[in-house]
Amino acid sequence: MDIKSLDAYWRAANYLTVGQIYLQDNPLLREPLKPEHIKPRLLGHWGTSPGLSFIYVHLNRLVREADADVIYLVGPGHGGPAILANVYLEGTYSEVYPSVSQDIDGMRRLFRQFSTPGGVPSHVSVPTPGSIHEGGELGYVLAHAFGAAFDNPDLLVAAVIGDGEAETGPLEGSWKGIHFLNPARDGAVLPILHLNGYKIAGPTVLGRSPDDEVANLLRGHGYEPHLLEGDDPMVMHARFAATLDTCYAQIRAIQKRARRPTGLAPALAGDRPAHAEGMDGSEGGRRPTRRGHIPRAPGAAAERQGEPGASATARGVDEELPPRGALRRRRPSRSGARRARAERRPPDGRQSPRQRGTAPREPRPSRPHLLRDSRRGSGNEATRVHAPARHDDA
Ligand SMILES: Cc1ncc(C[n+]2csc(CCOP(=O)(O)OP(=O)(O)O)c2C)c(N)n1
Ligand SMILES: [Mg+2]
Repeated sequence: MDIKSLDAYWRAANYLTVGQIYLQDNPLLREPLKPEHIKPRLLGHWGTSPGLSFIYVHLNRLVREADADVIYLVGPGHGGPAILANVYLEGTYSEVYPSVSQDIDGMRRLFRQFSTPGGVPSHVSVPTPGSIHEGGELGYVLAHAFGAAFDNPDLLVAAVIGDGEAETGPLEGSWKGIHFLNPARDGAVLPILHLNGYKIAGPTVLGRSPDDEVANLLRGHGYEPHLLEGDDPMVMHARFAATLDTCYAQIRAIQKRARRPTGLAPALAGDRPAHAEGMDGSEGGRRPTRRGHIPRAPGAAAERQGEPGASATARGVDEELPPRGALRRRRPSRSGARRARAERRPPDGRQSPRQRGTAPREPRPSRPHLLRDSRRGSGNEATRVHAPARHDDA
């Protein structure tokens, strides 16, 4: 892992964030800064942005090194300029919006469009490539994170929660989502609590709480906390990368355990002609008849009753049988079926015996005892056995 490159990328993202908030011209500061280069009205949240970019850069490293499938959800979506900066830096933004190119003109456009009428909103929003939900109201990042992970077994959802956002009712309730996540079938959610101490200019409860209180809160909700604190970027890069690797390894271990087959339920399917031990045969040896279980004696009848060569007895039996199709129940016409259903239906407002649960259970068609391996880790396997039919033991 190249920490210097990680740091350089992070600083470039921070520069692009500051540029969006402050600059309307001179994007690379090639000239000395003048008042007319600065936007007349400053918008955008700087306070949350370096933290969001820091996590973004480290998740990119995880994606590259572990080939992880990751989605990044940002509770402090008011850090829009940080996310835009990263999406621009990695090239996606220019792919989607070619006029915002990766050169000085494109950079000027990126800066000027931010939080400007006719430009892009200051929050992560619909025009942000990769965005799945418009930001604005704090509190929903964990709910979205669990929603993204359910039934998405390969996905890791990294969800940043602001310490101010953590004080909202919806966020406080969504910690419990972990109890509904099935590691065998669903993806993983990695909550990242961003304890920067403030919600805009006001202090936050968790930001001011001792470490053990924060850790115990997370434990109480069902998580194993990893706490990181520091302000030296190079030290924090190394520690964050190591901790992220640990979390990822833990998640994979939990998933592997949950997805391991728990024992094989045997199932056997034999594939061989049903008549193999029957009496059908000829002087040259036994031969398949395609008639399944119908026993035949050698020379008793030809393949079909009507065929020339069928014995008189066989032809007699055939004549006794009802004509083809005579035993099939006539299907009622569509309108007749509708009428019959309507007659069975109870009058309005009354429940049917089935709805009341008092209806006698209809016998279910029996299922073959054939269990298939499924992605959900049932561990069941079906074995199909191809046994040769024995034709030789006459
Ligand atoms: C429900 C709701 N209440 C208030 C706001 C206004 N608001 C926007 S950002 C912010 C502070 C958020 O603090 P925090 O979650 O700690 O994020 P930080 O910027 O500190 O990273 C507030 C209160 C909002 N967007 N949504
Ligand atoms: Mg905060």
